[in-house]
Amino acid sequence: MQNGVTLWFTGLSGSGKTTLCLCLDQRLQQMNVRTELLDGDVLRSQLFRGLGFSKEDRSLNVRTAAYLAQLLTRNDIVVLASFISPYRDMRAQIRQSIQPFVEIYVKCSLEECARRDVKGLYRKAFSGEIPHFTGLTAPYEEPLRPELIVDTEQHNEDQSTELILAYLIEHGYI
Ligand code: GGZ
Repeated sequence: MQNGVTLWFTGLSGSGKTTLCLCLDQRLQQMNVRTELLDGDVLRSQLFRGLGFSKEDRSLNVRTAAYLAQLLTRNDIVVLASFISPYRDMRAQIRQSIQPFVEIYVKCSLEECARRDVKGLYRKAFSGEIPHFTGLTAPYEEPLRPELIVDTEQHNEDQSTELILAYLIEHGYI
């Protein structure tokens, strides 16, 4: 019988949150762990088409995700939630609402994210086409005491996945 937990991945756009969640999800499923993915991009396209990136809009997005994560967690699912969630106060509120909660900071410098620019968003943001862009024209407040820091400039996705799996095993979550 497994217990639920929410793994909350926070970090800049392009830091590797989604990639890491997909990789971890695959590994957990191979271990017969029941998981659910919650991703900012998906939630926005399914529930909140047209929602922007002001602090209020991000708050609605992230609070909804936290509510869903909490329901799933209490039903013994391992939730992999991937949201930029750039504000410390928002993440602190989420932490209060979900038990157990593991904050994972997917760390990658702005320069490296902009260099990767997988979706071409940084190029657009630099030329002023995207308002409130995290790290450029909107803040990203680094976590002060996350349970885990995964540095995607230092480690590839397999190494990062193993690091998280080791943490989950060590703390009895899986
Ligand atoms: C940041 C933006 C923006 C702005 C569009 N700022 O790397 P991505 O592309 O796939 O992740 C981002 C995605 C979803 O963001 P979140 O829902 O995770 O954000 S939050 O938690 O703050 O609500 C990015 C893309 O939207 N994107 N415009 N202005 N990222």
